[in-house]
Amino acid sequence: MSAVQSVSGKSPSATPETHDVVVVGAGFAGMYMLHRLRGLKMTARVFEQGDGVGGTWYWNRYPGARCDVESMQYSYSFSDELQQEWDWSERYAPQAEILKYANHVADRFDLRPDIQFNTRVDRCVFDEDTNRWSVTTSDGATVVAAFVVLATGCLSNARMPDIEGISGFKGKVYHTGNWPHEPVDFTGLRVGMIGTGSSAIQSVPVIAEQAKHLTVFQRTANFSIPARNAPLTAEEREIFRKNYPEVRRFAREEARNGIYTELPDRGALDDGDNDRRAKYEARWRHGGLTFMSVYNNLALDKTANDTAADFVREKIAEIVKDPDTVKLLQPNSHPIGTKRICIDTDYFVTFNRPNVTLVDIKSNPIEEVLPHAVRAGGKDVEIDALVLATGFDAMTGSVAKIDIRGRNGQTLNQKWAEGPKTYLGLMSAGFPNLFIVTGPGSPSVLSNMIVSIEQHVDWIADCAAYMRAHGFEAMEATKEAEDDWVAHVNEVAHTTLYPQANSWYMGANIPGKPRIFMPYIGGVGPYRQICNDVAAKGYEGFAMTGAEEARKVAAS
Ligand code: NA7
Repeated sequence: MSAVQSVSGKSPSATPETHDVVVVGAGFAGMYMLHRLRGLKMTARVFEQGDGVGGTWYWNRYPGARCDVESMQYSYSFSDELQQEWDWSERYAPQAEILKYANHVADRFDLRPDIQFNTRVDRCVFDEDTNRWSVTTSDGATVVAAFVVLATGCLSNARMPDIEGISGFKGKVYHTGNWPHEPVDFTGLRVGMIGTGSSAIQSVPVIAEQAKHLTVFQRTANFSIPARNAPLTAEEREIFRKNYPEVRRFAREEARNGIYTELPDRGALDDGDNDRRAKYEARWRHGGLTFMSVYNNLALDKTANDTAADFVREKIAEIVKDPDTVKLLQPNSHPIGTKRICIDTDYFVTFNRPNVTLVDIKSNPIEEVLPHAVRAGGKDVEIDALVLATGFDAMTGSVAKIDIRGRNGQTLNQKWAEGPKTYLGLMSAGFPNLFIVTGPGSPSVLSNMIVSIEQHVDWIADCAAYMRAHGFEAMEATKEAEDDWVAHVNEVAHTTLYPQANSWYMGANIPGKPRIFMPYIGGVGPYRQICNDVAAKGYEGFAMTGAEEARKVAAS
């Protein structure tokens, strides 16, 4: 790749626009990728399907949407000025504020000129003769680039459930992952909500306040911990700001999930009942995702895990008044934490409201949606509006929507038919110069996403700079390195309780999707070290070819 050869959109109309890099998506990954590439003086074009930046925070505008990682940590660390000057208003930022932050970043770093909005990438085809990707977009244009970076997000492909009759429903149908931009008013309406994952758990209390009646259709009960959200004080912000160097270092290098928090030094069974209960109580009072970090073996040992799960089940029984509803809300199908644990504001207590009903669709599955009702277990529940909080085709869904063709015309979908195969979650063998940010096989969704995004983007940018400096034109994961990595990801996952849950981590929410544990569970610190070591050894496990070699291949 050579930045010097790039024409950066100034090419004659007969030849396609050429860039060093095409970036797909202008969420947090795509924006930072663009910023890094600019720093390397490489030309880049970012294509974004939405009409604004922000990715998941652009699409997920449902009532109550907010981040489950604390704001002071769910933010970029690459610019000290940025992290010193931005004022987060609450412990957990609401969607609108995160979107405002994304827009602020786009303006502050003047990113917009290189982002083409309202444009979907439909097709990427690798030309083995030239080592270039041809990228075709929804406006019919084709651009050529040495590199393609898929910054398409892990949870950006909203999943419509296969329930008969939805298209014939006479009221409005909403999906939490693709919420309208204008305000939605449920006042006076009977609302049905399908799903009880994180999106539902955040939106149920807010919609219940507004709707005449809310019926929640639950297939699987979920564990949820109170967020204890509150305004952030100037002092609290200052503590983080002063300590950012250490907070960020710890999150990157030591915390398994990229979140600065106290690390547990003992297992749940090392404490007696009273001490254990006191610790769970303290974390419950404190609120948030760090509930699972009370002990170091909750994800590993079922007996240990049961102590935490029992505690949360007891809490649900304390909060919810109706005993039948308590039983339904108490999760029993999976160890706590093996589906992403939810954090909520008043979720369980909402079921004490007279205008909220819980319907168990595990034992009485939804048969169909009628024009004015949902039929489950032979009973019709009349509704005026339907909210689908049914999640995403996670981790691979957005990549799979693009027709990506690598060596020998093989498509990425063909290659991943039995489950995603990558080396380090960054590249897939047979698809040279195609990088994935927080792809399957990397910690991604098991971590503070911004920590993982920054690590991947930095690695990719450094790698591109290395290739330029050494005259390499093409780089790809070797099949051997990829097979070893896939085996390692699997092996590590199976030392934990995670594969016991039918979760979207396993692809289990999508009928027909292969059941593979997709994220890397080894922790962001060890993972970062592995990536750094690979780079330090001249990108071990990746094959790089230079200009001369490419010319020989083309001539033969
Ligand atoms: P999730 O966590 O995938 O939750 C989706 C919910 O929808 C879950 O309760 C599913 O039940 C339910 N679901 C999905 N399909 C159906 C059908 N066909 N019928 C009934 N119920 C269904 O998505 P979220 O948007 O809530 O959260 C995703 C992530 O975003 C979250 O982890 C955070 O990281 C942010 P199931 O459990 O499959 O039985």
